[in-house]
Amino acid sequence: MRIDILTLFPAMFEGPLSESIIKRAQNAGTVEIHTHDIRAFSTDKHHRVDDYQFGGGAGMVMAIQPIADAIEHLKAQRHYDHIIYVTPDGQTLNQQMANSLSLSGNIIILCGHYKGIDQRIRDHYITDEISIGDYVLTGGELAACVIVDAVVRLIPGAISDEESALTDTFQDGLLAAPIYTRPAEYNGWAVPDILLSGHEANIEKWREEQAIERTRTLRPDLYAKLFPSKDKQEK
Ligand code: 6GU
Repeated sequence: MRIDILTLFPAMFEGPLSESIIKRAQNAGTVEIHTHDIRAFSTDKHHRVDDYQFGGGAGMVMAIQPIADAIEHLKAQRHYDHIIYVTPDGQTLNQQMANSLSLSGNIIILCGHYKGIDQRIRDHYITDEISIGDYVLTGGELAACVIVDAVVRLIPGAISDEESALTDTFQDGLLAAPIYTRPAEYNGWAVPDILLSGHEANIEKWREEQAIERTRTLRPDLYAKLFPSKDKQEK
């Protein structure tokens, strides 16, 4: 998989994408991540990338030329399965979307700033618009980091069996069961007996019950999606 990120602030990606699993995935050749400075594509003599809104209104808009040229430059070199614009008015990212994006070949992620980008970019180039939640960030860079992290760790080979993505919270629509490690007692706080019993089937059953109960109490919205009939009976 190859991810090309178009941004006005390439340095914002240096830390988040050069640690832990994402770093290892790049070193192993599982994913290539390239950042590109949109400003470098500006044909304006002062390298301007923003302009006033037609029709008036507060806030600058990212102009069409530098972004269009950056996207054309990339598209001339390879095919892209997704050209994503990260924006608070996009579809909210969830595990299903991350799973689906992790099956891509090449993707472009475009980060916006100021008031946003010229609508014609969205109309003519963008295939997916993604938000990471209902709040406003300064720009799309942090959101793009979140998307890249959620997607890259799902690419086959990015994480080991021990780190298994299959038992993640949300992977089956449920929150994960509580987890413990040694010591079995700390400060008088004991690990549930069942986990020390060595009885695999009972442990599996306990984990499933815990996952369901945690989801019911902590995320009733998810629970209602999984068990719509039970939800009705309780009301
Ligand atoms: Cl993708 N961008 C910005 N600027 N703010 C956000 C967001 C994206 N997702 C949630 N808030």
